[in-house]
Amino acid sequence: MLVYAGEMRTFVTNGLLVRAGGRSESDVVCENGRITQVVPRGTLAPADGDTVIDATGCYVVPGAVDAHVHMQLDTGATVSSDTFESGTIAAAFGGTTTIVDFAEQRAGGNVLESFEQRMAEASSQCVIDWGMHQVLGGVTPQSLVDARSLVEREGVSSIKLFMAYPGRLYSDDGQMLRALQMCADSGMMAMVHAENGLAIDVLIEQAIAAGNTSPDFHSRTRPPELEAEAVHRAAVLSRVAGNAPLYIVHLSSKEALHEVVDARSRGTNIFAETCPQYLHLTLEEHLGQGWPNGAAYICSTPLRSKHEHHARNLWEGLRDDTLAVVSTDHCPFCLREQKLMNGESFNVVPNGIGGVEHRVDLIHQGVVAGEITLERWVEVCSTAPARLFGLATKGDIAPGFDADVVVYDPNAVTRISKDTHHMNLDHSAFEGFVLQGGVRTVLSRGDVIIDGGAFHGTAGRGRYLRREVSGVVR
Ligand code: DUC
Ligand code: ZN
Ligand code: ZN
Repeated sequence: MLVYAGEMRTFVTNGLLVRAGGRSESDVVCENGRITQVVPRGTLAPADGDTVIDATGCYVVPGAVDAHVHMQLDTGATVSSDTFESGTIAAAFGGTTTIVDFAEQRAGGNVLESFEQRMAEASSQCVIDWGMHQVLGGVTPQSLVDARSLVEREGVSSIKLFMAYPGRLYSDDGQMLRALQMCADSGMMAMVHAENGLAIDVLIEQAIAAGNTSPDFHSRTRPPELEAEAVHRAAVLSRVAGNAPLYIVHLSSKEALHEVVDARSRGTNIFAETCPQYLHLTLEEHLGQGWPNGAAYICSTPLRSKHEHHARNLWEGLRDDTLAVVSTDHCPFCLREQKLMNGESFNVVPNGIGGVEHRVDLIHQGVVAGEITLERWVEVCSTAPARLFGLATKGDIAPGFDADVVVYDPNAVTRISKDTHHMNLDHSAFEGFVLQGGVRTVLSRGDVIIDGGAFHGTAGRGRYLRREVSGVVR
């Protein structure tokens, strides 16, 4: 029989298909980069020339969506150590087939120029599909008009605002309200870094004056109360603005979580993400290591005290959907050349943890431990971020969706080490973790880009994703 290349299909057979809505013994058929059929196991036979991926003993899950990453982020003093190429290769190894990064407008800067510049950096490099959020580091009438225009022009349906970092990216309450009004009106999602930056700066100044400069003071000067207060304020402003879609990034504490619950009870259109570091790492055990290793764990929001049991509450939040998403906030800096470049004082260390490669495995540990179901694992890693950020063809395995498919072996063992990971990073915050489960095969739009521990993609094959205003309402 003559088989034309265009008719060749890929079958993923014999696996347990896990979607947010349930699990089934189903085979998945992919054609021209899309999923065309999902059928009961064994009911459709592959033809000559079709590719068959045997997923016996494995889960078949949607390619994961990491809605919060920072590749080659220029902080002014240094640049995060993964390029769009190295970072997306690492993501692919970990089962992530879509990232959403950020274009960053700074105070006095032009939004559209910042967007163009960031697109130029990303476009020839990504090996998986990618989108962009727009940071507004200087909310003005013009920056709001420009940000809003990005929905139509470029398919950018989310902005990011900072309640921390006065003098840098900070928005005061008036700026927050104006930006949230724009979001209420346009339907854009407002991602918010919720910490009371003015109060934190006082605590930092006082800690330094007292000689308290060790890494753990990074967390001690950013207490949970100041995260919770900012979540509360953002929620109030969102309601006053007319119920703007609000998404709290990197939520780290039980106090902040309670504010999300409270805001939701008042009808706020609020969502929140947490990150693997807040579920697996603590102030005492990690930041508390002192110099130099403690520097690896300096990120904002900070790691929290193990004595306060934040992680237990965060897992509960993932279970009951108070937390909708797990993203990584991947923002890697090498230890000696970057984290410690300005010396040993917590306030001069670039903030960020690299984790884009290990989110799916780290959250799978919640399944292993009985914290969340398999379906919820898929939902928080893939389906929910795709829906909330308007990625219409991502995050699920169903006809019409992009053929982003991961074959995940629950019996594999993943050992995290800087010596074997694919991130351009000289350490790992999760060094030595031994995790149950591992990614075996990854399809991105039907192309096998990871298989047998090897990468088979090419730089630039990733496509820019125009996103829709999501319309998801709490
Ligand atoms: N917030 C982020 O979301 N990413 C990097 C640093 C920060 O403070
Ligand atoms: Zn932040
Ligand atoms: Zn971030």
